[in-house]
Amino acid sequence: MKILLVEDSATLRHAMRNYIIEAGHEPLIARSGEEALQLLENTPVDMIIMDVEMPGLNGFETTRLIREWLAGHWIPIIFVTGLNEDENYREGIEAGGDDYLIKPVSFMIIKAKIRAMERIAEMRDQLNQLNVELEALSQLDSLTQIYNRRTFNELAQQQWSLAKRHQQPISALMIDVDHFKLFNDHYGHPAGDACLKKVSQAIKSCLHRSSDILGRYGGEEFVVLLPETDAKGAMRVAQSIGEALAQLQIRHDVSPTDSFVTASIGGGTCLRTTGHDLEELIKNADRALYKAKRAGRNRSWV
Ligand code: GH3
Ligand code: MG
Ligand code: MG
Ligand code: MG
Ligand code: MG
Repeated sequence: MKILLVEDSATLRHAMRNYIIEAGHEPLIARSGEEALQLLENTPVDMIIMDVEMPGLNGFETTRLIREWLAGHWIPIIFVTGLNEDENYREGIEAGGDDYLIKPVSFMIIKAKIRAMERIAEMRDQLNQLNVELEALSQLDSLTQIYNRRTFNELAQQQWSLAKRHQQPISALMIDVDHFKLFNDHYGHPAGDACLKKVSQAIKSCLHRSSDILGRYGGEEFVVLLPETDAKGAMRVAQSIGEALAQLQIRHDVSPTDSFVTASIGGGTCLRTTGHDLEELIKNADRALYKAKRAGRNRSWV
């Protein structure tokens, strides 16, 4: 581990530095709180051993700043100090310290405390890793709670196989919110997120068969698969989606297209799946979407 030692006394710095090396870790040295903050800006560290009484920022103040700055990422911070009043101890922990040792501290104690903190840091890493995996395992897009792109592809592939076996037509719609970058720029990203949630629900409300599949394909782009649906049927669904979005009446004052949020929709249909594949269907819908955009947006192109 990289352990940052913050200590203004040269003698103690030297002794503690040797302890850290002897314990099998790599020491990084700061002679003041200011120096520690500066170093942390460019160098990730795994743990901090912090003196309290220092000229300039003291250890408590430095720790508060580090916690504020690294909010969301916990690094163990151990105070090593001559201040031995209960009140000092309380302040240190309140400031964000994880342990509080009184000088002089023996090598054995330092080594053991480093080990204890290392164990907790390992648990933190495992939790972070688990979060990453959970996200990947999740079938739903976390913002809109509709299928993410990966799940959409899996389910769509199943429907494609069914269509093939039963020689049924199948259609896809690509839906892209118009001038959404401008919406974000004008109303802010959180408003953009709220808008995407409403849009996804509005699209969902237009799908009536349990075999219809809705997914978030990308940022402000949605995809619908409509099994057993021909071009005429797909057009009907596209129109009802356009109407549902209009009914939301989400203001979009900077859109060159309309004063409310609109979307462009491209449709693709495959009447006989033999000799074709799902990617081709999606690509056709995407091409039609492009045409809808070119033709002036806020329209369907099937
Ligand atoms: P067009 O009518 O041609 O589709 O224009 P557009 O601005 O909608 O298209 P563009 O692809 O240039 O911009 C898409 C914008 O969507 C940019 C991006 O910041 C925004 N966006 C993508 N995902 C999200 C999201 O999850 N939340 C928010 N708030 N915005 C998003
Ligand atoms: Mg000191
Ligand atoms: Mg785009
Ligand atoms: Mg768009
Ligand atoms: Mg887009």
